[in-house]
Amino acid sequence: MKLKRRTFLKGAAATGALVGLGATQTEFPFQGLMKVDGSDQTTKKVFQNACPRNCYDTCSMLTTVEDGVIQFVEGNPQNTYTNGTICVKGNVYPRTVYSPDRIKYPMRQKGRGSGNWERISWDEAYTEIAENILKIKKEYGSTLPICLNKYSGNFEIMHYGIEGTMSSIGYTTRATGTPCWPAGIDAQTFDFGTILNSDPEKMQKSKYIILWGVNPAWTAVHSMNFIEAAKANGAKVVVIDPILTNTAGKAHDFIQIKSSTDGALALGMAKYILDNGLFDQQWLEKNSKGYREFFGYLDNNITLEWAAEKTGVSVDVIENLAREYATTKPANIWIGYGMQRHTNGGQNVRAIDALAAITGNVGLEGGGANYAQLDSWGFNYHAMIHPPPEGSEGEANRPVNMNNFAADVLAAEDPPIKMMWIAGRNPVQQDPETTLIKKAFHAMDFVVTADLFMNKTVELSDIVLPVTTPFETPGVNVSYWHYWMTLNEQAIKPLHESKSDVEIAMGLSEKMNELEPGSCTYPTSGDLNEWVGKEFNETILEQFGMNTWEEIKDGPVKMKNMEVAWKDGKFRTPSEKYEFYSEEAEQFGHHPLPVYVEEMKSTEDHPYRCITPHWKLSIHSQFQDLDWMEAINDKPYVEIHPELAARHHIKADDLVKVYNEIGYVTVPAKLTRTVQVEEVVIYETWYKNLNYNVNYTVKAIPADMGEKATGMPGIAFHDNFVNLEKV
Ligand SMILES: Nc1nc2c(c(=O)[nH]1)N[C@H]1C(S)=C(S)[C@@H](COP(=O)(O)OP(=O)(O)OC[C@H]3O[C@@H](n4cnc5c(=O)[nH]c(N)nc54)[C@H](O)[C@@H]3O)O[C@H]1N2
Ligand SMILES: Nc1nc2c(c(=O)[nH]1)N[C@H]1C(S)=C(S)[C@@H](COP(=O)(O)OP(=O)(O)OC[C@H]3O[C@@H](n4cnc5c(=O)[nH]c(N)nc54)[C@H](O)[C@@H]3O)O[C@H]1N2
Ligand SMILES: [Mo]
Repeated sequence: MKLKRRTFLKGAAATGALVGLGATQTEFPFQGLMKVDGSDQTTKKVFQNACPRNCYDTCSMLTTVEDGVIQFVEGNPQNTYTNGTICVKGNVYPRTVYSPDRIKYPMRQKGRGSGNWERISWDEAYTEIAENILKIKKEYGSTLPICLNKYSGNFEIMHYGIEGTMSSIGYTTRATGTPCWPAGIDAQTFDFGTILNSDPEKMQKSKYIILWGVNPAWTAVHSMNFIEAAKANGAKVVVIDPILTNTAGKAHDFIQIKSSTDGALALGMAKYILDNGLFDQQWLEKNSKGYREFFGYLDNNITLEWAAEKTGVSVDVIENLAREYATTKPANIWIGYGMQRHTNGGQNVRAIDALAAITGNVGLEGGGANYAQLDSWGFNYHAMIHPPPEGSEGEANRPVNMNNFAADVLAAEDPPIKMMWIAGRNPVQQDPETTLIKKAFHAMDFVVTADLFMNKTVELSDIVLPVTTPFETPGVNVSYWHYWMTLNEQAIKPLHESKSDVEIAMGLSEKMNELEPGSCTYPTSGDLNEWVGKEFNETILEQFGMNTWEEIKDGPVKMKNMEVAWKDGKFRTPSEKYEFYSEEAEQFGHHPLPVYVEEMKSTEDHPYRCITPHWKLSIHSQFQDLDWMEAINDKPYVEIHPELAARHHIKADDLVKVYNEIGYVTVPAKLTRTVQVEEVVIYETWYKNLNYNVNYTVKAIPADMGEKATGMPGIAFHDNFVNLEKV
């Protein structure tokens, strides 16, 4: 036992053990290590896993299992991006798996929101769900009153089987779009033809790195290794952010910009580059469309004084940044998702892209305007693609805006929405306008949520279905940032009565076909390991240099030839050039050029911008709710500049009501000069024992772009204005 305990302590499991979390300690997997006969013999095996969370890093992990119990999880060194380490969240994975708070079996709630849950069998759960679906179908003649809201709880490829569950019962209503990154996707699509970033490992080749509205020290920790390597090679690193982030703390220069004014900074820089002849005429002539029009716009409309006034960054600093950026090659810009969550976010991304293009940094190793990629995602989506049952009413699913979900659900007519299926999604915590979201849930006849933990969305459901963790079900993962693919092996048996989302679809299909033959097309059985293989096709095998899909069992593989995005100069725009002038942008109602679009301003009643970026100890509503995370950090803060705090007589740790016309949140104050005087910061996440949710104050304001690539505009999470009151 002593020996085993030492092994166990290697992982972050140690955190919990060392801080001694009292009662919950009995739930630790130590027991599994004690052999009944007292001997020291255990079976030990290491499995390959992939972290499937919505995160740049999508890590390749190795999971050590003894006697069927996970001992620890570590980074897989075969993946040179993960490079043998994982983040704090990954390290606490054993606690996610063995948490006493996991939902253990299907349950029915008597009275939505009452907390009066009763255990039911899977058969009862399937029966009740199937009966509700069939009832709706009978009453409305279609399955459109059933609405799916799924997003980013688990991005493993087979989890697209959640969409498949709905497709297999007929045409349904779908929460469409993404709250995450769509404005930037459209912007890059107008400019380049799609999103495509260079292999982030190549950042170490850069001589100049601008981290623009991105906080990788928290949100993409492994990328920091390549940034540090570049620094060691003499590169300069500049961070542009409204907050002095941990990332900024590691940079040479930090430029504190007023939120939502990045376009003005980029255009000011472009003007300086133009005036001083620092642009790459040859590159522009050969590769681009509309640069003369863009230069004309700069000449006629942009001055450095204007840019300084807009951004709060002095003319000197803008000039220096522009000169350094344009004259130090290769220069890399990493455009983050945080900076595009604004009403002009897409347009600001276009202005930054233009900087990379005019300086000839596009297509250069160590250069580029890097945002994201989806080129490595060409799977079959076998688990997802299922035809509707024969004779299904209608022709297509009905979209509702994921970013205006509550209002759209409540407004839906002909037919109205009566049932919701929520999986891999926590809208009550993660969506804006929480009060309205709750109203939409209460307006339903029937809500089913499949999740791991009893969160705020589960609380408003009628039936909850327990799902597996990635360690309990097989799959395959890729990232939207790096180019590695990782097999996710089943390392342990599913705990309690949990099932994967695909198994749930199979079970439901069986029940539906029992009650009404032909009512569901989802396969009723299947070997999930074989299903992993069904996700592969010739193209993806070729991209990753594999002969057969089974080669992934030998370890993570990396997509070929992705070192430098756009090095072939073949852009995917209509003109096949880089488009400063985009007719497609115009068709979607934007100016064809990357012009400045005015940012949203505060109001007299709500004078402070409140930005709500991503928290270091969570991925949205995951991880921070674990007791081991609570041991490190147990509460949120509103971060306020001391000058602003003094204006409101707020002292450190005072409780502050942060409010606007749609809601409020009460949180203790952290006084810090890392934030600007007129902007407060509250990180978004979920604490299981606190009634805390910043989205009570966040309005569903659309970002400017997103519709082309994702069907719906993005959301301007950071154009949120509030007032403060000491309570
Ligand atoms: N630890 C952790 N990692 C995560 C996540 C998480 O929740 N926690 N979430 C994952 C997901 S889904 C995503 S989308 C990514 C997001 O990761 P990032 O791309 O890093 O995005 P955010 O953390 O939302 O915001 C990054 C920075 O943008 C800044 N910002 C906000 N508005 C502006 C602006 O107008 N201009 C500029 N220049 N900066 C601005 C914020 O202050 C913040 O420091 O991270 C992923 N990784
Ligand atoms: N104020 C504010 N709000 C934001 C943001 C912000 O910056 N500010 N960022 C937005 C962004 S970028 C994003 S991406 C969204 C993310 O919002 P969501 O997509 O809702 O993200 P998560 O909270 O990570 O995951 C949702 C749920 O999935 C569950 N889950 C995990 N694995 C599985 C599984 O295998 N099956 C099933 N059925 N469930 C599973 C988790 O337990 C969790 O409850 O939040 C957005 N919300
Ligand atoms: Mo996101």
